[in-house]
Amino acid sequence: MKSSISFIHCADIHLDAPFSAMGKEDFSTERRKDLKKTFEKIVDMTIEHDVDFLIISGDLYEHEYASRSSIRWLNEQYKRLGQKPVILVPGNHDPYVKNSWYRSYPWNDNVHILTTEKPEYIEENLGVYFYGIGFGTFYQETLPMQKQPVILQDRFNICLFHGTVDMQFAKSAHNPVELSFLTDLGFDYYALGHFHSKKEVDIEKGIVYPGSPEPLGFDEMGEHGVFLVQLTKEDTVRMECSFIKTQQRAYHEVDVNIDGIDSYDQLEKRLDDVMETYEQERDIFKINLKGRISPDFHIDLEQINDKLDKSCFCVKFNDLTQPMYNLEELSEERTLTGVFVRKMQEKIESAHKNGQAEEKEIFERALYLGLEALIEGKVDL
Ligand SMILES: [Mn+2]
Repeated sequence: MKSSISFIHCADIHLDAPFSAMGKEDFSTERRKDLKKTFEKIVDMTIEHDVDFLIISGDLYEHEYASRSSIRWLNEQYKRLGQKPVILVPGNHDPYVKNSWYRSYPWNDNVHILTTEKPEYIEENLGVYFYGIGFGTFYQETLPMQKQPVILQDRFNICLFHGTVDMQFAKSAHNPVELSFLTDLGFDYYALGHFHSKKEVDIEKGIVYPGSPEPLGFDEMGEHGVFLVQLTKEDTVRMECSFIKTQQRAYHEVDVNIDGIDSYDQLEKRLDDVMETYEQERDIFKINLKGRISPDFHIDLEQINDKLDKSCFCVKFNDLTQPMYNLEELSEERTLTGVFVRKMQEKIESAHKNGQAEEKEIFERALYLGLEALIEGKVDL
C-alpha cells in the first residue's frame, strides 16, 4: 500500500445534455461538443498530473439523450488512461436502471461502477477502498444502502456519493442526508456529486462538491472545474486539495441600465461600453435591459440581437425597461413629487447651461431614482 495517493474528483458532466433552453440548434451542438472537450481535458489532467485514479461522482451522461456514439467515445477516453482506474457512481441523470449503458456497454477493464448491489471496489495495489452511494432509479428519497461500508484503518477509504447533503428544505430531495450521517461513516474523503456549483461542505473532513466542470445554464455562473486531491497517511490522513478550472465557456447575466436613452445609436453605445469588459466571442450572455425610456422610443430587440449575435458566442435579450415618467404632468402636481420634479429640473437646466455634462447626467439619474422612490415606494437599482 502507498502512503500517499492522488486523484482527480469530478462530477456532473452531463454528456449529451440537450441545451435546448436557448432554442438554437447550432448552440446546442456546440455546447455538446464543449462537454466532450471538457471531459477530454479532465482525462488529459489525469495523465499529466500522473494521479493514481479518476473519480466520477455521478451524472456523467444524460440517460435520456446519450447516444451510442458518445458512449463509445467515452470508452475511448477511458482507454487513454491505460492502467489508471476510473471509479464512478451512477447519479440521478444516469441511474443504474435496466437499460443503462452502465449495464449494457462492454466498458474498458479500468472502469469500475459502484452500484447498490455492488457498492464496493478495492484497489489492492494502492490500498484504497471505494464505496458508492448512487442511483438505481431516477428518483430516490431514501438511500439505497443495502450493505454497510467496511472501514479499515490500514487503507484509504473513499466514499462516492451522489445526492443532497444538508438541505432540509429541498423540494425534490435526491438521496438526502445530513452531514453527520456522512461523517459517522468514517471515510477519509467524500467525493460528492449533484450540486453544479463548487461547494466545500466540510473541507477539513474532505466533503466536497466540485460542481459541473462545464456550466450548463445561467443558474451556473462562476468558476467550474474539478478537484485535484492528495491523501497522505500519517497518524491520521492528511488531505491537500486544489480546484482546477476546466470550463470552455462561462454564462453571464448582465443588467444594462438604459435610463433616458432615446436613440438606437445611444443604445448601441451603452451596450458596447458594458460588453467590452467580457470575452464576447467565447461566452454566453443574457442581457437584461433595465431603466426608463421615452415612450416614443421603441427598442427593436431583433436589431440589437442581430448585432450582438455577430460578436458574442450566444446572446439573449430581456427587455425589462419601463416607460419614462411624464415629467411635464408631474411637475404641475401640488404634491411632494411635484416639488421634487421642479427642483431637480432646475438643477438639470442649470448644469446644462453651465456645460456640466457629468452633473447633468447625475441629476437626471437622481430624478428618476427619486421618482421611483416617491411613486413606486422602492428603488430598483
Ligand atoms: Mn447533475
